[in-house]
Amino acid sequence: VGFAELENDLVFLTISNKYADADICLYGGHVTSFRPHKTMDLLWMSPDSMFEVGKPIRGGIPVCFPWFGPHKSDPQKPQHGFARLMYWNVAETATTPTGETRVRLQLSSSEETKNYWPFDFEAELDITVGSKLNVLLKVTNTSNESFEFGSALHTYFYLSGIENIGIEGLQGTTYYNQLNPGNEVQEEAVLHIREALTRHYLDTEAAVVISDPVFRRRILVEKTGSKVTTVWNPGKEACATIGDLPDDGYESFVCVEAVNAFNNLICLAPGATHETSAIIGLEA
Ligand code: TA6
Repeated sequence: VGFAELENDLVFLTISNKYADADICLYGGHVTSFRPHKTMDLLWMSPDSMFEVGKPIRGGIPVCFPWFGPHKSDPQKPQHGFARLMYWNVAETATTPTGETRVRLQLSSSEETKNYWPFDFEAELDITVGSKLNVLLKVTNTSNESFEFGSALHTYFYLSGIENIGIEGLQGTTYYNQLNPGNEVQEEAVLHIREALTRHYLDTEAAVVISDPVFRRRILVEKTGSKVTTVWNPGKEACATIGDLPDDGYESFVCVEAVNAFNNLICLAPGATHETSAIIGLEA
């Protein structure tokens, strides 16, 4: 594990082992690159991402906590919570017996987090870089009352072109359609994206495959501890309004996210821990 500094003093961990290369920014606890077998990145990073404290990084795996989407009562509070706007501490870096690299990052409640959310908590990101990337978010309630939270591992996947890909694994699943509010059921076996799309698939823990015949790969997206899978692509029009995305950025990524939100917020008693993970890799 090496350290690298990018613009604006942001520190990255650079990981290289026999399975893969990966980069993790300590600001946000944000994985920005994962290249299994030293090949093309599975993750997409916006070339216009700010890498600026106070702004979320655009691309990679944003960690959303302790809420997903806008704050439910205060629109001034940051979208998707504050975890992606904070520095995470390195608790441990280690090599597993089989040669994978494991990095544990921590974020604890502080005066700063209490400006946004009143509770004491400890959050840990346990990231394993092997032939797959496993990002595990562990949240412990260290306060003396119960709390409820939402979260997401909001992964941006790198595509040859949005029109080329198909997403498998969601057939028959009910989703909340954010762009045309209401619940619908996906009938198709393979989801093809031809326009802006924000779907929150409900009550599903299924693995999803992103097939990209032009890049000749199938990305397997697994998860645990999450019952909502969000699929997001802004489409051409909305993309042009998002400052840290190039106008044609929407063509190169899709987000497939392991979410806890809506009817699946997590309620934690004092001392209790919840774990959710996103596991991504190339299908064998
Ligand atoms: O997960 C989908 C979503 O909530 C979309 O509604 C869209 O806004 C996207 O995430 C990106 O959010 P961000 O705050 O990173 O611009």
